[in-house]
Amino acid sequence: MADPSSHLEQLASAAYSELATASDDRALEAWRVAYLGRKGRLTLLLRSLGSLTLEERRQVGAAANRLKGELEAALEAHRTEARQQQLVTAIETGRLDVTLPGRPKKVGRLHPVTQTLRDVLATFVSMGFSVVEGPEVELDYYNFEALRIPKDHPARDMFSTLYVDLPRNGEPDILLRTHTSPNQVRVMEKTQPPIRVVVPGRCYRREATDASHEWMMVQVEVLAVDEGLSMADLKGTLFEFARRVFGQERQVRFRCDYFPFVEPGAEMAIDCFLCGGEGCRTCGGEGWIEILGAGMVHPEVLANMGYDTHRYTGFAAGLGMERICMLRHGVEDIRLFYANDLRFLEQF
Ligand code: FA5
Repeated sequence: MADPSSHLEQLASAAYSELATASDDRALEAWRVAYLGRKGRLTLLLRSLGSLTLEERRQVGAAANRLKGELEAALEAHRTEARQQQLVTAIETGRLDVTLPGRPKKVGRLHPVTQTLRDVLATFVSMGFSVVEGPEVELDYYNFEALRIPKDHPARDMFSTLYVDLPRNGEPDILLRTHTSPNQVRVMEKTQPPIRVVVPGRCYRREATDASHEWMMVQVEVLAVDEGLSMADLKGTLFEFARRVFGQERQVRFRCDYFPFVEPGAEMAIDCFLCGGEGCRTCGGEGWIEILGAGMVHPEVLANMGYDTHRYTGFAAGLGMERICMLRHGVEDIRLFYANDLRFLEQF
């Protein structure tokens, strides 16, 4: 190499003057390959340093490496400038219209029933209840037997469901739970009073669907066991819940009902938002929409758990989330919730 330093200077001035004339991405890339690429001029010069004396190598090497950094920075600056220039040209020639409204990003949301579920759970948590969960695929024992619904009991008819094809002891006894009440037993089996829990979850029924009945629904089980609990506590808790979720102005109907695992049993309904009590398709002509079944836990169920029934009493309730959601938002048909129609779901 004749004079390595002057060779470097020539290379630098050629590089800078060529860079000044490269005005688009393609020209800038060609320049990068010519000077900084694997066979570029500066790369080759750096590779040839081995043939120099130690002193020359030190001087020229440092200068060449500095130049490499400077050329890379200059390339980046030119690239940014070229892109800005392209943008300006695009706007000036009308190819790009920055005044067009942007495309909004689709933001996900919670399903309306999930929103209601969370509000309901939060209401009970604020009243001192804890949230626990239980299995969706359940044993006949928890869904029926332990709740005083033996094999031939007529109450099984209203709780007919899907069975899992895994008979144990020759009997089909694994099923999709029909209500969240099996969790009363599951919780009591492993806990001593005082108990205050709410148990949310999906339930399944063999159901002829209509405007207020689905074959799959979400329930929340409420269970309290303690010394001295009475029907007044049950009623007070459920009325307070209804007031908080539906507001003061809705009418609440509370009357007797029968469930084999409670004594006495009750049900709660809210006046139909659509017909105002006249009777319509949504409320099945009743004028009321039933939202929950409830009652004092049957002493036999408590005794089966080993509880002292002279000391402890309990109350329980099973709330239907879809019905509560219908009442809160004025949804006329329960089947809309799971029809997957975004025109409906995006309104919540
Ligand atoms: C029960 O499921 C009892 N386990 C409730 C209970 C719990 C009673 C604790 C006593 C003590 P029922 O079948 O009535 O009861 O259902 C309770 C609620 O779930 C109903 O009020 C309703 O809101 C909802 N529900 C029941 N079946 C359906 C259905 N097919 N579609 C939509 N919601 C339903």
